[in-house]
Amino acid sequence: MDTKRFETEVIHKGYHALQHHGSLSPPIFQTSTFVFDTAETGASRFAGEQEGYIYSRLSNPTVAMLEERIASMESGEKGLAFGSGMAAVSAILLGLTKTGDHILCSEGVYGCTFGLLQLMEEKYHITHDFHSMSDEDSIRGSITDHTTVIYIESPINPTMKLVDIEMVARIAKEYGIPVVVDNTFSSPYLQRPLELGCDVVIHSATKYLCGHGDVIGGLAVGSNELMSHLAMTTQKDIGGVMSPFDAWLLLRGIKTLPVRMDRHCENAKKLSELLKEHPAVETILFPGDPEFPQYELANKQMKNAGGLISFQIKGDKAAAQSFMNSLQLIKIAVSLGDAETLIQHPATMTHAVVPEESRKQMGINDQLLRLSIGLEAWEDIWSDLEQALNKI
Ligand code: 3LM
Repeated sequence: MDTKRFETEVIHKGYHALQHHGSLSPPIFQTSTFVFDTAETGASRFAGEQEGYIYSRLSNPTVAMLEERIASMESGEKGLAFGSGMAAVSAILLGLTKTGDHILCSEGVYGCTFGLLQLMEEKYHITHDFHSMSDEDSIRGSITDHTTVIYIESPINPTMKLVDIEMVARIAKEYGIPVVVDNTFSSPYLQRPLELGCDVVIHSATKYLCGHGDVIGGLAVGSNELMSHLAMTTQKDIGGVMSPFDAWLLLRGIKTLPVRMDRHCENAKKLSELLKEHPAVETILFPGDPEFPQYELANKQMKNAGGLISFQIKGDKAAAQSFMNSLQLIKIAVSLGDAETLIQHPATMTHAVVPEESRKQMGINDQLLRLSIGLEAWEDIWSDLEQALNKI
């Protein structure tokens, strides 16, 4: 089948690959292993001489369908599915580095990614630096002879700062360094880093791709060569793979990604305008705000600003917590991209593992809150926010 538009591919891509007996919904191949006709068949599959499934840690038809779909959505050659976003991040970073290497990172990263980078430094002497990546010369000056990966989030969790993905990819190419982008906050509907010249894109599929808060999963997409290598090494041997049922739930959730994202974005835009005007709000951090420092960059590389709004309330940590406790409709929970509007306090939740000094450098203080705007009527989300803000 030739390539169709994004909204069509999210529904159909990969479906043809299955023996599905006409079932519209793809079968869940809930099996650990696959039976070989003969000993020779088994031997030739292990030797890579014959196509076919062997064992579900290596590959599974339901999971393979999801991998084909995400590859198409991210305009890449090959997708890999993992048991969590962190399983994807760790398999990619460990697969691209060895002792003595250096990773150049965006100014902030998700808390557990920060934890992984620390662990890699302490245990394997793979160092890293955080960098604003705001100008070309400074990026060039921070690339060392040992830099083997550039790792970026854009927007960065939870400060919403952006990285000019095309610029970073262009510089990295001069040095032959692969660029890995965690695209969780945008989803491939809003931003496609491989089209901007990057090498690997990662998702916590737990978030917008799933959309319903019922799966922990990770996905990664890149070239056939690189992803096949990672499939046979850090994916297979560390073994953080996705279950067929989770792949099925993700295939289902992904079908509605474009319509859900449009609603998340519309709601977030409306609510950002209202939040910004409220006297209890000090600042909002939202790429769709015309006063956002990187508003132009957001327009350049994202189709829309997304559904996440971070904001600082006037007051201290106690004020932030009491505001959260006053909310009635909005749920206090980490994670994002679900139908329900969620709020979390990064300093004590998603980024609690980051030492205070580093948190400050990333721009995370005790007044900062992160809202993942859901699919409810924006008027109801606003009523809840307003009544709680009015109590500050
Ligand atoms: C969160 N984030 O609430 P999983 N990359 C990014 C992420 O935001 C996340 C991951 C990777 C949140 C999770 S905090 C305990 C809850 C940009 C997760 C990791 O392994 O699927 O959770 O993805 O910001």
